[in-house]
Amino acid sequence: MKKAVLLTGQIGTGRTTLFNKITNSQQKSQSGGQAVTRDTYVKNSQYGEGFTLIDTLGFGSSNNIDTISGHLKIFENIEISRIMIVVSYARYNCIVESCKGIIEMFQRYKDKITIVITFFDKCDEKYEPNFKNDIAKYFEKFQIKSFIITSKQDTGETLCKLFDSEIKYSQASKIKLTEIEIISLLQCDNDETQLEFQECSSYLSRLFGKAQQQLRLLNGVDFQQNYQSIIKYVLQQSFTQFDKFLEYNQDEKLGFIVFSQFLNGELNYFLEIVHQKMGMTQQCEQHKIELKNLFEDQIRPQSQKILQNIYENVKNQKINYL
Ligand SMILES: Nc1nc2c(ncn2[C@@H]2O[C@H](COP(=O)(O)OP(=O)(O)O)[C@@H](O)[C@H]2O)c(=O)[nH]1
Ligand SMILES: [Mg+2]
Repeated sequence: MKKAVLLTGQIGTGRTTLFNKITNSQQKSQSGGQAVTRDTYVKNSQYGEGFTLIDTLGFGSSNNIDTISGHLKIFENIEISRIMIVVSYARYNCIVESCKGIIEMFQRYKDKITIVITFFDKCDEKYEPNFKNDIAKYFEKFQIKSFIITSKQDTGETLCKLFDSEIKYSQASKIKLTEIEIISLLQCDNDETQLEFQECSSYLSRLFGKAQQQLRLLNGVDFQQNYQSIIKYVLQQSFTQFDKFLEYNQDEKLGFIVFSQFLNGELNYFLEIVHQKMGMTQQCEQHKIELKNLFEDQIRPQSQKILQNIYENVKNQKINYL
């Protein structure tokens, strides 16, 4: 197999459109806000030096369990050279905001990540003549340096050339997501559960808010020595609250998904604080991994059930080699 390139991203960002042009295929693309790609498709590029392209189910429609399972199925079977996170053109902040979760999920593989910005035909270049340089600055904090910018009118040939040059130095390797990375993009699509969780979450927000404020006041060695215990404490408190919430909520699985969604937001907040306090250093990377492990250890008892569900679902996923 040639170098494998994974197209990932939210629904409707233009992944299947890219896949069709690059591989000269006619897979259904999205229409009317409905997700069409239900399976994973794999096919070689048809122009240029050549690579194998993988079109995935998109994130964001409902609970994302199928999307995550589909990705895990790919990672079981295919070694990946590049992870292309596809995102539609918008204001700088919105672009970053809309793919932040997916970047965090693949952060340990940041050297493999390329951000592909589609819909660039919607940009009036008169007003943004330096878009490519400017957008790169917005992704600096994730240490991502690889970008592709495309428009509706780009042909398969053009796209293949762009992709070829971005993957030139990429090496294939197995992608292994940790438990917390796997559940990080789960979503609860049940309004009732969300509503029920509100009371619990507003209490928890105050709790986490206090801890975050406390952390902001610490500096240097003080920060490094104390942040873990502060975070551990609020995590333990939050689980006590979560147990109370579960007493009233029938569906434990959905309850856990809204809870983990909440926790994931808080985790990202903590990661950002660690980042601000320590700068872009190797040590900071290490602390971020430790912080994720801390969360993972705390949520393990509850996450096992969901993970079991996802692993079962992986077996039902299909990869179609075209
Ligand atoms: N204007 C414009 N429309 C696009 C572009 N890329 C995709 N689209 C349209 O956006 C819709 C969603 O595209 P699709 O490839 O199905 O997205 P996916 O869900 O990420 O696979 C389709 O109607 C496409 O024709 C682009 O670069 N510019
Ligand atoms: Mg699609």
